[in-house]
Amino acid sequence: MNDQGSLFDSGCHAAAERLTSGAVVLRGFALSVAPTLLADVERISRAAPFRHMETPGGFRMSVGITNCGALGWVADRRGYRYTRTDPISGQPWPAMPASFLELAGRAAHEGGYPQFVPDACLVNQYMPGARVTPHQDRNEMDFSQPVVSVSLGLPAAFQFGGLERTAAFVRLLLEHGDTVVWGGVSRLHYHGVLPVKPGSHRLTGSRRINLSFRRAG
Ligand code: MD3
Ligand code: FE
Repeated sequence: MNDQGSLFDSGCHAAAERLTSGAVVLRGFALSVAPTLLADVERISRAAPFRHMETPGGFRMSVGITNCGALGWVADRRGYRYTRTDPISGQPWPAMPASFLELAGRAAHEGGYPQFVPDACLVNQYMPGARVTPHQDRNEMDFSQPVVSVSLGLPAAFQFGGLERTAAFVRLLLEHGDTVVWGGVSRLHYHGVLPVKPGSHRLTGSRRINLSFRRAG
């Protein structure tokens, strides 16, 4: 539930769980639309292929990344930022599919953010062994806007920490269809993903896909 407590005023998803202040886990929320979302991911990744970006420190990220929407998140030797165009093609990022906008809007509504309209969707592709070390997401303009994340395919152990890097982490298994609305103070908490274990999923094969919807600009 968000800090205004509107989640339970407006009728909530059967499986809504409050993870921490501002974070709402909607188990299986994206299950019924997953095939459509994944077909749209395939289309996006044909226009803007997954790539392993280089961090400012010179490390190659193990996660493959692409984007859709007006803005896309990029990392390179110069830093982390949002761009209007894909640096590989020089073209605008692929448009945000209607299926993405609709799902993100419905999830945000369940989490207490009825007005959320994302302008960026970061698409992360994890092959077995890929991980994301703990970090904060701070490249967006307005931290009062939530992030909505949707997990598809292979499961992953998600680590959720505190406002400071040294705080203890809580572990959460994110499975196919699970959707989380990260609002309120949770928006700036440290988080990461442990290495994805080998496996096979009916819809994604040996991959985990994570969509994270943001209001970046
Ligand atoms: C909590 N992605 O792309 S999604 C990322 O599973 C990222 O691919 C992970 O962290 C993934 O930045 C985690 C969950 C998530 C995404 C953004 C957040 C949690 C968040 C932003 C603020 C707080
Ligand atoms: Fe993140």
